Amino acid sequence: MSASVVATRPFEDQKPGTSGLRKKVKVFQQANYLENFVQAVFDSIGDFAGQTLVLGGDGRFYNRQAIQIILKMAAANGFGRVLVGQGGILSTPAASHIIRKHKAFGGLILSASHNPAGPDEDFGIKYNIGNGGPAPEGVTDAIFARTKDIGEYRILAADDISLDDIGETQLGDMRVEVVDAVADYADLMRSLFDFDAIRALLAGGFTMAFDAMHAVTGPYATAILEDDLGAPKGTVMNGVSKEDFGGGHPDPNLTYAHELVDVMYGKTSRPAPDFGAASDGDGDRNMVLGNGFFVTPSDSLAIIAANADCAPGYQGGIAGIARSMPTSAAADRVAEAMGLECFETPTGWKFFGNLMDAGKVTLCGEESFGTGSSHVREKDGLWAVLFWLNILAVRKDSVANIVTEHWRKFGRNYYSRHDYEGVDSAAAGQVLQTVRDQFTTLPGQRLAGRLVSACDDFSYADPVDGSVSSNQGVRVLFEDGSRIIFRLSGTGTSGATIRLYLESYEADVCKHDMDAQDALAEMITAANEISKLQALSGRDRPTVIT
Ligand code: VG1
Ligand code: CO
Repeated sequence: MSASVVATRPFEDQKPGTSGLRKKVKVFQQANYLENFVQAVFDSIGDFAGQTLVLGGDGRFYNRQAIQIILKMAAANGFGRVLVGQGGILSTPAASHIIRKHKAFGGLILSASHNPAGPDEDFGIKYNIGNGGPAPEGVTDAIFARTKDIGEYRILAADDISLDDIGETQLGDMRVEVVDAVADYADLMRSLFDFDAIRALLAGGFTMAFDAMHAVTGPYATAILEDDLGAPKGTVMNGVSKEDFGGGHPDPNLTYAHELVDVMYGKTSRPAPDFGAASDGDGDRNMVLGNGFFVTPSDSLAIIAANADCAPGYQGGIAGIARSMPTSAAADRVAEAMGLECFETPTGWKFFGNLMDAGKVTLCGEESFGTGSSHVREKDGLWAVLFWLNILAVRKDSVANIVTEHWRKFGRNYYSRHDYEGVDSAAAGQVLQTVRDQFTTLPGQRLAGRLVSACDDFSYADPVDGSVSSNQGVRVLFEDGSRIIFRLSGTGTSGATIRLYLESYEADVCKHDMDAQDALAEMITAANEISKLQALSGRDRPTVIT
């Protein structure tokens, strides 16, 4: 087997977004496209000779072919060992854990997360560093720079290896170890949560449903929830992973996880269970529901923090909390009450890594259905589900009661996100610019019955390494803590997606039972007025409301 050096030419569009490089499968299938990016990664991450790389993906279309290419490139570039999930599968949090547990140099995770899969849909790849977390901006910037001047890549001329059986294969000088995709991760979950208490809960008539949405969490949820914790067979819905995710959109929210939502709101023949949850394509997101009750991700983070001592892994106390900027300030109130520091970072899990490594935070969350902790360096869907089950097992109360009691104590942060997907890119840019143009005139004005206190483009200085990330969202901030935020998505693959985030705080318990859209109605109208969002985008309503 010999390594060959293949001449190539740069592609101009390989800039990693919020979470790696995401493109249509057809783009990735172009000659040298994947190879260029992988070589650019290898050229940018330092000296890994003889070291370990972790490799796996969410199982979507093109996963297996990509893994074969990357294995041969890793061998030709001098890695000593690759740990690859059986069948080429690793959920994003499981990959993060394996990188950490085996002290790997880093990992390549193949996923476009919640984006649809199939020959005409999306594929993605991202590099995670040795702490198990997404590469920080300094690294992704270096990778992008390298993609623009790359002239050759290295690849071993070898046959494909079998990914289906656990065991070892030699590929040139490199060892490939096909590892159980679930076992290490399941052990980690057992070390954090009170499995006996959850088992007793599930044995005592408590009912639940988990929707794996035909994506990567199927095998993880089946092994943990059904086989270990004893939930009845069938608890995991859509648990068989498919290359096209069953033609669906594995995004755990009220729009795309409608099958689970129907079950939880009693719209099917079965009685609504006590607890429901769903995860996304690569297993890092979660949606949590009670019987006829939706828990916003922002509230979920706050409630997990307030109840952290229910779970054995967190009984020693938590260091601090971090949330992405658009995430509601519900967690800030809990942090304040617990005497903890609360950090506000730009969107994307990569910004939490330094805070966790420095021991400044234990719990992190994003409004986009992402919750996690320092047990790994990615958000973790099943972890959040198990945390909720652990809380329910200890508190022996319903999801709805736990949430409403939380609001009674801390007040309610009404929250919603409106997405306008597939908008013309120039028009999307104009929407944000329209608001920016009013940065000096809006403060002091009243909008939606509230006083505007400040406007800015959110900028973040990392408290650990001092790096600054600018232009992370256009904010209109109100005196009473309410916020209107506009951001462009960094994960889409066609056109632009405008995200409008709305938040309003309500301390009065008598006003806690409103529908979020009703409670935010004036804010929604004001947001449209100041941005000309609907006129500029040519849309009269959002495509997704969460
Ligand atoms: C979205 C979410 C962000 C999340 C990112 C990756 O990014 O808003 O909170 O971290 O997806 O999640 P954007 O730039 O489209 O808003 V995942 O589950 O796709 O790895
Ligand atoms: Co994801």
